Amino acid sequence: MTDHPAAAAPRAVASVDDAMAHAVELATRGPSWGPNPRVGCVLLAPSAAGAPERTVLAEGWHRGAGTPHAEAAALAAAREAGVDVRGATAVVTLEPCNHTGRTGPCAVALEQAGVAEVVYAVADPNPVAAGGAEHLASRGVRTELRPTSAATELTHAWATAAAAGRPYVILKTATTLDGRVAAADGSSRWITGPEARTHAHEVRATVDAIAVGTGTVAADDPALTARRPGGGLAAHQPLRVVVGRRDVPPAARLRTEEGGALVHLATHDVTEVLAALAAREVRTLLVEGGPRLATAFLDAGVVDELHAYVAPVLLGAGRGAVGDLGVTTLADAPRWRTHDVRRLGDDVLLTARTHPSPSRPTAQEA
Ligand code: AOF
Ligand code: ZN
Repeated sequence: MTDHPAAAAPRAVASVDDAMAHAVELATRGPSWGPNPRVGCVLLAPSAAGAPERTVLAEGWHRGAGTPHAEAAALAAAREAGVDVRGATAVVTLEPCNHTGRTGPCAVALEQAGVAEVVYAVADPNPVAAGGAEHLASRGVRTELRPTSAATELTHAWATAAAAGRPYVILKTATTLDGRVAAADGSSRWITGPEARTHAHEVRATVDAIAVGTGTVAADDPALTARRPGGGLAAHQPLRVVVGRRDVPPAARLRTEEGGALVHLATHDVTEVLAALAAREVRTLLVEGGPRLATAFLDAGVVDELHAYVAPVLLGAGRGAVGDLGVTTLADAPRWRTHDVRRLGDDVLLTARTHPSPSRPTAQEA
């Protein structure tokens, strides 16, 4: 066994659409956290007399910042297997890059390997790396942008962050049916059940950073670690971010318990928070509360996705998940788009986004 990114698969056959679906699956083997996107690539043999089914020559995916890009991994797999890729079609989930960053430009590598055609599903929104398709076309390589909802969804958070130049922000709330996070006496543990909490930990293990306000540190003393159902730490631990001017006490679990690095941002300015995290290459930020921090992020208009865990409990009084947003009439309330609804034990997780959901099949795909 070598630790090679991918094995060549010379006997498999696939259409370009199948290959793209497989490239998405390959991409999901890479980490969802870290500064780089998840990308998959399948190299298909030239088509025999226009037949839709093509031999799969090799495949590759990206394994995290600093490792070969998906296209480079697929080309290396083909080389290692002694497979000729001249005249091949590269099917990639993201437009090949055109820059020398941590690795060399994939557009050049594909062209130099003699690939004749590149089909990609998402245009690269990263201004530093974009332009691969143009470069390939200028060298006589056929290029085609062929979007699929699966590839768009795969790349959604990273691409939104890359285009906005700030982290993709997910706001998590865990409330009663009437939107409350604590009863009148302040008691707040536990509103949602174990399945919802397990899910929330799974989400933590996929993001770059988790943020809470100093008020939540004082009230709940959270550890902000990503834990497995058995209690052990998940392999990936997000950065733990505390926002606000109050100190994090020396005995706080954030300081004493093992987990991601602790970053204290002594500000209430959301723009400053996002800039500081962008500078640390945070692409996905999970904001976990409390209500004051949630309100500040919503007020600033920077929440891209809501994860609303809702328990079938009514309190009738007590603190709400979100404070005053300055909305005085219904027509002024921002309306989100439901992206997904999922039952977790007795609770429900509603995922909503500000942007149209790319995961819904388009009319053509349905
Ligand atoms: C990846 N993996 O498979 C592809 C990427 O930081 P660098 O130098 O590795 O470059 C990252 C950029 O390259 C990234 O922002 C994206 O625009 C482009 N494509 N990146 O990490 C890949 N194909
Ligand atoms: Zn690349």
